Amino acid sequence: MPQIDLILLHAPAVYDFRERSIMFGPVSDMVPSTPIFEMYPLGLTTIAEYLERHGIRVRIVNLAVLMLNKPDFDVEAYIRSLDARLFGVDLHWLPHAHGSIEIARLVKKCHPDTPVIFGGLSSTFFHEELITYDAVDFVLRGDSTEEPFRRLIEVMRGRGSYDEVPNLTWKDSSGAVTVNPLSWVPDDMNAISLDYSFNMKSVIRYRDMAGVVPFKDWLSYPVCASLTCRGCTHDCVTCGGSKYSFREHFGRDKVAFRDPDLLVRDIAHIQKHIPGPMFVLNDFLQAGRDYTRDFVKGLSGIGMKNPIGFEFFKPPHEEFYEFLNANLPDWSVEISVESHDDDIRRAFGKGHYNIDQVEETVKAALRNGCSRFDLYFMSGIPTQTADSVRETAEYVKHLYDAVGNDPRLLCFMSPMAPFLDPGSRVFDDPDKYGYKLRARTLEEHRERLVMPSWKYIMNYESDAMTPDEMADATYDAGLAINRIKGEAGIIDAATAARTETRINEARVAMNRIDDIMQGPVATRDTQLWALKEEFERLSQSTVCEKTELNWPRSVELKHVVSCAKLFIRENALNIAGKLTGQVPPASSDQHPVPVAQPVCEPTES
Ligand code: B12
Ligand code: SF4
Repeated sequence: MPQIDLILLHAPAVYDFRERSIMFGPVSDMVPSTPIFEMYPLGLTTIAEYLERHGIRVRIVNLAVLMLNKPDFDVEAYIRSLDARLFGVDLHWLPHAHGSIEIARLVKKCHPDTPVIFGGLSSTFFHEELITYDAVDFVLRGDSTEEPFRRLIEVMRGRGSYDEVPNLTWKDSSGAVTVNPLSWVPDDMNAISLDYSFNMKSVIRYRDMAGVVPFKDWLSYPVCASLTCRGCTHDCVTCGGSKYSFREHFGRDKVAFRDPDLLVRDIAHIQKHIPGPMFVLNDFLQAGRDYTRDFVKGLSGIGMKNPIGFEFFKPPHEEFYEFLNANLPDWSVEISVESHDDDIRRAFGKGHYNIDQVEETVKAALRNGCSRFDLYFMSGIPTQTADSVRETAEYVKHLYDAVGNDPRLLCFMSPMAPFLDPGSRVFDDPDKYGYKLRARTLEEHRERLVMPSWKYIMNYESDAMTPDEMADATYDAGLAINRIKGEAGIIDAATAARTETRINEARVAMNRIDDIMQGPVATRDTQLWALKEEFERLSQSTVCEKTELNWPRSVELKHVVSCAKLFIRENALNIAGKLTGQVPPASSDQHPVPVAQPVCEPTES
């Protein structure tokens, strides 16, 4: 019997990216990952911690990072060397459609008798198609799979039956598919723990650092995230995590918040071990005034020292920033406003504020001690024309003038790419929003992912601009914003010059791909292959440098001491565990082991 119950594998977006020549472009410019999206979902950590707490041995392996770090890393041999009762593969973000299935196929090839389970938002949306792949035995649907996962493993251990596991889509030995009700949709996010010490304990247990880091450069930029909720109160039409998508596809009518005290506890715990900035994902203002007060006061109470950044879904007022500043020494803000044009933002579903309020909020934050304000714009949204994308750059110039070129303001523009989200309003009803879908099924998306450039990979076309126009306008706006930032001294001259060269080279490369695609089919692969290195260099960071996204960090002695303590304690426990046959669980210290069953009972969907 394997020693590990479950191994969770994170695949690269495109499995054989090392053997293909693809100009992924600026698709991952706004996130810490490279274009193969090596960052795994936070949910892998919450699943692993929860299951360990319940006596189930779990390991996370970030195959994407292992493949990125070592060009000759033999994935098949590595997978063959693993042994578990069950393998899990995340297909949370649709860009992993290619890699996740190919990794599942390799698992089946190496371990034909071991079941493979999929999960994540995209797996939930495509569960019926996903289960038809030979390599997939189970799909666990929904945004909260920790407890259903525990029940599934109990069934695999011989207690209960598969049709009792909530949210499970499964195949029996004859291949017959059953879709159990999507009934596990907890009202809050309190039964789980987002605790990075799980990852640290795992590093010690398996002597595997690269396999568990959240993304490639995490060790040099150890940013940590905490999540305030699952679901969203907003309804942006292209978002696959909107109120509409959660209701229609993920069985959620109401946002599940994490209790502010627990959230503060998560952050206190991270701050003890990790020096990086903390990023609080999903706007906590959605939870109301009392929550806001308790959370911010709670952070103040733990003596928050790490830089902390908040994502807001609409522009907060001055009093709120005053309150933040009175309680936190180093805080930053991030807002995605998508367009400078109020009509376009309204068509996107963010009509609840206007651009004057955006300017006001930026000024108010900067006046009140905000360390950094990141403002994001996007191309490809409903009704947006190529001219409008370029005009956004003019607006950015206006904004920098309005704040006296304050270097704490960082503006970015990126395309809605590679995909329009499955399960969004636009995906479900493209005609209504002026879109044509180039791919609908999972298999069609897999095929698109291996096309030669991001313009071909995109799963949509907007009536308001063609993909060619969109790519051109995005590069134009990227160039203009980069110049504005360079001239205003927001970024240094060398960075601005490098980015300008890269964007110009990226455009030339895109044109060359078009020429190759119009030429004879027989020579396409050879011609594209000759450009591989160039494509990789130009896709790492196109419209800005990755480091522009980085918030500051500071390593203090206390981080080194607490990591050393954890290292010594875990090593001792592991050695003792090996001798006695009782290896300790890598669960959060914040929870007693084992905990009582969660209070949430299944409800019919
Ligand atoms: C936070 C967030 C992020 C964070 C992610 C942090 C992280 N490491 O998870 C950041 C900002 C980095 C991010 C990046 C991206 N994101 Co995002 N993100 C979100 C957001 C706002 C919340 C996600 C959330 O609440 N997760 C909580 C729950 C749902 O997920 P979870 O806890 O991680 O995992 C649970 C389940 O999903 C499931 N599960 C997950 N994996 C597995 C695996 C198995 C085997 C099983 C059984 C279950 C399972 O069980 C978990 C535990 O219960 C959503 C919008 C929304 N309102 O949902 C968009 C969203 C998920 N992101 C989206 C996208 C497109 C992206 C990007 C691809 C954008 C881009 N082009 O750069 C990147 C990909 C990043 C990468 N891999 O490198 C889309 C996804 C649409 C789709 N179906 O593909 C969403 C829906 C909306 C959007 N457009 O932003 N994102
Ligand atoms: S884009 Fe952000 S605010 Fe809008 S629905 Fe999606 S998660 Fe919510």
